[in-house]
Amino acid sequence: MKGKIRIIQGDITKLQVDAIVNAANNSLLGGGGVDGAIHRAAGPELLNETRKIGGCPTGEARASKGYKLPARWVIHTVGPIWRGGGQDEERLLADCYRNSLTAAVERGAKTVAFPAISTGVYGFPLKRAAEIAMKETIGFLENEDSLNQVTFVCFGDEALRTYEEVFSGLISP
Ligand code: AR6
Repeated sequence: MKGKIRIIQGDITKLQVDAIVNAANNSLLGGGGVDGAIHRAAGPELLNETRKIGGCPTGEARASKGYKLPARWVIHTVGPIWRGGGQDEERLLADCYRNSLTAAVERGAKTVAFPAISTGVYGFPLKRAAEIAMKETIGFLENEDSLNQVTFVCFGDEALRTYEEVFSGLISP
């Protein structure tokens, strides 16, 4: 089951997977970071669709088509803004992973890729975020056979090192 997890460095907009996850905001109307990159690569039709969706609460996920992206679907999820850890941030981040995977499976996706949700502008500590991302994903894969691969896409060396460290800690406790 852990063989279904892959960690790579790169740009999520280039990936040939069934669904990529977007670290969006509550409006779903685009923004900076990975959200901006996904909207730019998908083209304006993506915004037309997300405008109709009408927003998304923190921790939940909404699916749209991928338009000009290689990915068929974009799963938009809204991570928590880090406010020191006392505002339910960890639970909300775990919800993002679980709800995104559920939305991807509902669309028939077999391969899904995640960015490091909340770890950019939203300020979530990277190592803690990587632990939550992986534990939640492993737990999901244990109960759901239909996914073949989940890719964690790291943007930069630090993120890659952190994800690999956390992953090796989980496979050899
Ligand atoms: N591919 C993969 N990862 C990326 C890419 C990319 N092309 N670009 C950035 N990252 P952020 P957040 C990484 O700030 O913290 C937006 O304005 C980045 O290095 O994109 O959840 C939204 O509209 C970081 O590790 O998302 C929201 O307002 C990770 O993606 C707000 O930012 C997430 O960083 C959401 O903040």
